[in-house]
Amino acid sequence: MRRNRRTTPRTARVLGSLLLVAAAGAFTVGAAPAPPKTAPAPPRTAAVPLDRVVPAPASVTPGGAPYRLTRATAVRVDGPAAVRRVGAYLTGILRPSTGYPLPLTDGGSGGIRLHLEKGDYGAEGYRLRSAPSGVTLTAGTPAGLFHGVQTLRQLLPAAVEKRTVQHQSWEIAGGTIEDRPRYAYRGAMLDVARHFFTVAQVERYIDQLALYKVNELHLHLSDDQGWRIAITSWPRLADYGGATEVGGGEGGSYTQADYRRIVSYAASRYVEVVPEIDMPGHTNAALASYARLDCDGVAPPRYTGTEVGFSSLCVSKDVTYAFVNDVVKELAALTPGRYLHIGGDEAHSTSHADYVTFMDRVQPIVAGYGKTVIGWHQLTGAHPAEGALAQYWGLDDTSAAEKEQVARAARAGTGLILSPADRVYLDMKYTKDTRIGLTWAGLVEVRRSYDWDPGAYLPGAPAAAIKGVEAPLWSETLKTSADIEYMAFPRLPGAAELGWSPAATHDWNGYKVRLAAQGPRWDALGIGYYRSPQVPWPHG
Ligand code: TNX
Repeated sequence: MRRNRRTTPRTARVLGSLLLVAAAGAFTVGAAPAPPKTAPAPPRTAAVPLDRVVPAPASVTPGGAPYRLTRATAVRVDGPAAVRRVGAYLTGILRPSTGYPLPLTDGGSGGIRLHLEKGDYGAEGYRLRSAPSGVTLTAGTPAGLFHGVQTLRQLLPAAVEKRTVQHQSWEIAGGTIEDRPRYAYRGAMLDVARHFFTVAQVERYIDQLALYKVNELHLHLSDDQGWRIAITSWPRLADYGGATEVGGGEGGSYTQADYRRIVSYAASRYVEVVPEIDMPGHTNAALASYARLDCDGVAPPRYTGTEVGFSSLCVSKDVTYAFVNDVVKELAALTPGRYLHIGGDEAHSTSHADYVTFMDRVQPIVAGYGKTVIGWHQLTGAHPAEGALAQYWGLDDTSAAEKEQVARAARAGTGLILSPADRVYLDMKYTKDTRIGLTWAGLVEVRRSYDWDPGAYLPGAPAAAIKGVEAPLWSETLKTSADIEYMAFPRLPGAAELGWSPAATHDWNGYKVRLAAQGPRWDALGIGYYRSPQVPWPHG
């Protein structure tokens, strides 16, 4: 058969499919219309193996011949409007690169079909079946279909991500994927406070998160260096407190309409926005904006450095709680999501007693506006409210006592989001030569970032307390989308996989091959990433 290499690609393919059809006992003469003479023969490209997906699906059963997209392929949707919107999102990805019309139609069979069905899919799971007759995505919810669409994208050649017509064949390997997440909370945090990022930049990041089935976007909306969300009842927060950033740039802030745009864009990607107002520390921008928030009534200057731990809201003043109430009230009204993050980290200028007092007063305010509290894990040193989640950002070598404080809270019912800084802080440099980033938690190469198990990470924390994994990206050294992407890729997909994939799939040697296959996709999407020597990228 070696000689067949000399056969033209098209003939080889036609012969191959004739053999397959004949083998299936369904051979009918003349069933396939002859291709028009003028069409350029697309080069043969092997279908992506079904097990090349990131995050690794729960179950992959390859088998059977592939499905081939053609000019005649339709995307068929049945169900509520949300299913149609997922179909439209899919055609929006496929049309530019394939150049095919891909009409979006109701019902029918063949082509690519998206449909809802009652079944054991969970809130976000899906099944993908691919065979020569078509590809069917089935889920219990539109979110499940959306995640299935991300898998489908990765099963097509990387060039599908380009925005101009690519002349090649588009095949999806045959078989079945059944998939659902390990954890409900799969997050990424973007610090828009140290450097401000526009709505368009945030939307770009949301699209990148969606590729890897991340479903929570935590926005760090305030810090010493800037207040980034307009609060109608306290306008100077954004107008004055937002008008600078690290290094003294002009900063910026979101109007409430901007913020709503981010929230609705995120929702269209099945991502929930988790807003954070960091308190009682990390509040210099607020203290600079309103002197009455300061214990001594004197507003400090705005701050553009990167040291932390010097600011605190005034725990003993009533106006502090009126302020928190107003901010939380407006933010809760703008946020359809379940959570409101109140920070609580590095409150080095707040006494422990004051910290506890503050958290005891602020958590009920959040609950009063119908939101669930999330706090950085220092919250476990106070009294986490019933149902609150603590976000762990320690290191492997954080003291056993501090880990035990968090584990004890977890045993008492506080849920945990894991963001170990020496694993998934995306702002840590990869190597000492990384041009941006920090090093306080160490150098974090790709393997180190991926190679840990959220279920077994924190000694003494019950597995059921782990709600998920979040990869924070702090922006002291990041100014552009290119900066964001260079730090997030390729580590973000690893954090996403830890959140999504069953522990049984965890394997660095397999992962690095799947990760390598993402490189050409990022190239096609215009994402500039760190070409870690730990990953066998194609073409060296
Ligand atoms: C620690 S993590 C911080 C942030 C910094 C970050 C830089 C956390 C809750 N606090 O204020 O931006 O390190 O890596």
